[in-house]
Amino acid sequence: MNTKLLSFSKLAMSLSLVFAIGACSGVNSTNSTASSAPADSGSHPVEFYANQVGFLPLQQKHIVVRTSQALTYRVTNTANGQTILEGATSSPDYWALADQTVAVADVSSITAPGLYRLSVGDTDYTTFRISAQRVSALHDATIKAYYYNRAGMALDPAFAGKWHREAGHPDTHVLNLNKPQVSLASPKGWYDAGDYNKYIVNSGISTYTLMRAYLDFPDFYAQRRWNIPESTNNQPDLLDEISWNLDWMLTMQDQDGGVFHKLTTLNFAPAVMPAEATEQRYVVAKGTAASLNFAAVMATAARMYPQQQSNFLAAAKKAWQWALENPQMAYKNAQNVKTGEYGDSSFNDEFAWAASELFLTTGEQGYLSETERYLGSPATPGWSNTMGLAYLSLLADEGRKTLPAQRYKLLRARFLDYADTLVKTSKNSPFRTALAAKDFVWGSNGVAMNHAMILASAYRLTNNPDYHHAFTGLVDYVLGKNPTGYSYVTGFGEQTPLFIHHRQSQADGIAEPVPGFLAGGAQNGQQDHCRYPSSLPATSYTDSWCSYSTNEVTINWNAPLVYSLAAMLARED
Ligand code: G3I
Ligand code: 9MR
Repeated sequence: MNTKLLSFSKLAMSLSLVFAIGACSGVNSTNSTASSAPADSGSHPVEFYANQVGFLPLQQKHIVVRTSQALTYRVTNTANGQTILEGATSSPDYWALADQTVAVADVSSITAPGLYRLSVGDTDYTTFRISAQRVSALHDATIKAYYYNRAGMALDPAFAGKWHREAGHPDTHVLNLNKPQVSLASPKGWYDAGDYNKYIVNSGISTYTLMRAYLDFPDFYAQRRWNIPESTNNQPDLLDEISWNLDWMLTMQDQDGGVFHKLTTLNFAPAVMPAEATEQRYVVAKGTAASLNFAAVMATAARMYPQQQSNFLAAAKKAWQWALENPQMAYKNAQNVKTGEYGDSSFNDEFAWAASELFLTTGEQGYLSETERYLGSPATPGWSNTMGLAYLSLLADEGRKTLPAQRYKLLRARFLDYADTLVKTSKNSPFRTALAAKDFVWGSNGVAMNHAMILASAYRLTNNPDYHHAFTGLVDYVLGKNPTGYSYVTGFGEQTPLFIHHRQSQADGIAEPVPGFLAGGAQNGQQDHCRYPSSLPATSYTDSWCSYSTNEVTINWNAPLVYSLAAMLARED
């Protein structure tokens, strides 16, 4: 493999990008002749942090300006040079998580599509766009990322363009690690992330989140296509993409109903293409989290795919039953298994989620009692906390029709209380972003997008614009309104990750990484011991292959981004 050539071409691209940003009017660009800039320190150019992809016409539009004093600004339309807005920023505020003092320029009153320039003084400026087309293209790329991560399928140039590749991981002869004489077929599914393994727990939340998008925005998805092999059939592409993973998940159920935790090699593969990663794969240990997660996903799928309803529901019930009989089977990697653990040892949230989905699908009171028994406070979803997913389903259309009215009202109030805490964080945040110190964990951008999904749902329930502002403020955050200056989605923005921890992107010899993937984002655990520009939570990020703790991509972080973009676009339709 020609790694030298590859890294040279990637480096060249990175340099040209930096040059482009410095030299022209990209977001975060500043003019280097800073003498006349009325900036905080007098002699430095002003830095801007803005959504680098595009705002939707009707959303709130905040641009963050790094300054220690309030500034006046001017917005011109680049198409004709006319000034269309003059304003003053908010008074600056200090964000300790980034050690930055910033103010906010609110340009929400501009709603016409176009390319605009926001200037401070004569020399400092940034540009921003209002463009539904760009947001729409971004949505399609973030869901197409799942196609690029399909296991067991060759990616044809007709669909994958220059990122075409051979098939890898047919998974037709997978061994059971505990009974190595038994082999099974467990094909298809999505690779979890930058690695090639397939983990039920993380697959479950990802698959559910995409199903949630379909169930909440069926009209948006009905005609939507993004050029995958199934685009010419008569079902929406989203249903086809999800099916690819459901088919795999079904194979992970053992005859007794229990579900294997993961399908994996013993060690992480080196950075090679899928077809070259040919180590033996195993299914590993049945467990409570995997079985409940599977039960929830299959029960939801039974509502989504009426023709396969009985098959999905039967699988869900069997897995639920197994979990009742094995309620404390936590997963831990055996000593010789070094891949992702997704270990969890408290299962009330998984019980609540699975019971909720079974109740919503069957209407059976027994599942409602189990839901009542396990349902706790709402929280932002994550692979190890599925309580929020139960709320999302119970409060969506399915729940409104199925739950007793009083119960629905109570759960709605609880959920909105939780969403209110996120709104409060957002309003008090110098970056107008609902992220607190505790959110800067491995996959902080996934946390941001799961907060966004909660807020988008709160908005759907109430039409209260506060929820919408906090929600889109988080989307803006991952698209560039953050103190690293990166738009974290590959291929979308002026400064986007080039060196994601994604084996295909690292090994394919193509300068640009596979597009549409959300990088994990800033956090200062630095578990990979790479070099970082900062040790602060919100700026400890580096765009390098080395950094699997900030620059890997996964199916569970992309999914709530897909959901959020669908929610934004569906509202403006
Ligand atoms: O559970 C402890 C908690 O008790 C403690 O207070 C907290 C303090 O930081 O840490 C918690 O553990 C964290 C754990 O996730 C559970 O949330 C670890 O610090 C953190 O390092 C760990 O990160 C996970 C990472 O794998 C390493 O295991 C990420 O959430 C998870 O998204 C990531 O997933 C990997 C897969 O294993 C393999 N495939 C790629 C994927 C993404 O990088
Ligand atoms: O490449 C692996 C990545 O996909 C995982 O998310 C990550 C966390 O478990 O681990 C990465 O593998 C690293 C391993 O854990 C330690 N040695 C270096 C590996 C990356 O090159």
